[in-house]
Amino acid sequence: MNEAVLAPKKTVFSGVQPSGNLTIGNYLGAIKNFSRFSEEYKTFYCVVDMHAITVRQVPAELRRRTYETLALYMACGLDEKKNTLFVQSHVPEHAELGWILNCYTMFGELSRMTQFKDKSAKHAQNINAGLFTYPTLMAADILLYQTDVVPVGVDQKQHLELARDIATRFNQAYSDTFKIPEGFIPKETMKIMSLADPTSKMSKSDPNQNSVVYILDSKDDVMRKFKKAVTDSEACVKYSEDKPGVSNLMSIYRAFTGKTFEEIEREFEGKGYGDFKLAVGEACADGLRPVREEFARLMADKAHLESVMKAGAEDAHHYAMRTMSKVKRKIGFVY
Ligand code: AQP
Repeated sequence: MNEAVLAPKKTVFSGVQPSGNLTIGNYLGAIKNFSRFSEEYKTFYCVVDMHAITVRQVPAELRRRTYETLALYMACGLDEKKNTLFVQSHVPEHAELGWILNCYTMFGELSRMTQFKDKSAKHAQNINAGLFTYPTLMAADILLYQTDVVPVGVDQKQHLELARDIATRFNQAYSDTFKIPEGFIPKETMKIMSLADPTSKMSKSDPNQNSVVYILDSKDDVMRKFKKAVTDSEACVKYSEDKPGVSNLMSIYRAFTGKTFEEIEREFEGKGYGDFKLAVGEACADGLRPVREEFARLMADKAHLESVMKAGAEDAHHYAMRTMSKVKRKIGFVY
């Protein structure tokens, strides 16, 4: 056997919050990319319910969405036999390491996080400490599994940089403990923007339903939302910074069809936005149909979903404990 065969697999970790119905931003920016790692990497995909409670949740909805997010992972092609699929709160080491890493993270660093600033503005009545320390818990999620690669949307880049800084600081204070993770943000995957306000991110918790296309939307809803999408008055399908609405629709169309921006510009030359929006809606609804169908099948068998989360948590716990025992020894806890 050669060395390559004996070398341990590299590790991938990512997560999605069950904080709302998942959007095509979550799909194109993150979940769609997850399955490409399943064969060659040890993969951990987590439903991050502890992150979700940084914003008030209705308990019954949070519970339902936790099942749904797991089912969506599977419907998007993640085979539970090839990937460790689990729920964050089922593995207590996330909270444990999250606390420890809080003590290695600076107030100034957390204050600079744009997500904290955005979410504090959106939830001015509930700017809780968890919202502030969200990035430290995210660092714990990643570092717990000695992760090599983190596939995330471009909006999470700042948090990932912070996770790297925290890991480096910890390693320098003691000795090598954590692997320094790399982000995986494919060039072709842009940040998907709101259909109603293309200067802000499409978010599952946006109260304006027309600004968001959900993975599980019916074809009629998808078509209606794209028809209403904000564009501009130029009637010219062209990718450009000063045309955020059209550029966003082009990114979505490209992601679902695999066409380049130049091909899309040629396809709609001389045509109005009506035709273009119709084509984007069709491509999106058709691309999501298999996911919707598989999701419905999976949700009908709750016992199976529970057995997947249980097995996933046991496997994740096994790996998480190894890192925790190392961390505790290094910082001087009696272990
Ligand atoms: N609009 C987006 N474009 C590209 N990628 C996106 N992601 C989210 N929105 C977009 C990526 O989806 C993954 C899971 O995100 P999350 O649920 O952990 O948190 P989030 O980034 O805060 O997503 P939302 O939809 O905006 O949730 P809420 O409204 O609850 O805050 C991440 O990899 C993210 O990059």
